[in-house]
Amino acid sequence: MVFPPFVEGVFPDAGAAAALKDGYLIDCWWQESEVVAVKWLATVGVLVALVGAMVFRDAAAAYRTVPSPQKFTIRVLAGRGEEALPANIAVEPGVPVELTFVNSTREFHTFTVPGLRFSAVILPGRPSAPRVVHVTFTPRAYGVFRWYCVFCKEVHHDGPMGGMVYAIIQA
Ligand SMILES: [Cu+2]
Repeated sequence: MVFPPFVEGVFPDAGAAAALKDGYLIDCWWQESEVVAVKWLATVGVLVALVGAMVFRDAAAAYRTVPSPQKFTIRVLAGRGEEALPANIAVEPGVPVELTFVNSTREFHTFTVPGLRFSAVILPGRPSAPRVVHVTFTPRAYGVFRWYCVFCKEVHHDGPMGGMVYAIIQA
């Protein structure tokens, strides 16, 4: 029988202290081996919790509805009013968006989103040799934002090349 050290304040009254000495309350104290076992269990528990948190975090990342970065390919087609397909994209704010424009027209275009303070030039290509242009931006706000080509809108093209950026997806 290993007596634990008497802890000041645990048995403040003399009666309880006497009872402890007499052995009445011995069962209330844990053996040293039990204390070691409890500490070991607590350590294992903390480790399991930490590993669980890491696994859960990875699993949550794997099951995100939106890959990171968010990638879209938008084709700019000639002869149909400078149409961009797909015209609309849904994205998660705060996560980089990588757009790959495949421009089959012989015209300059832009991907301009005033609401997100972003604009990029799309260089001209040819129907037989489309130009591939990579555009990267990160939406910094939730909302629905119109994008358009400033050239199509203001200058020379036929169609209303543009669409919507739905910055609405929640991770
Ligand atoms: Cu254009």
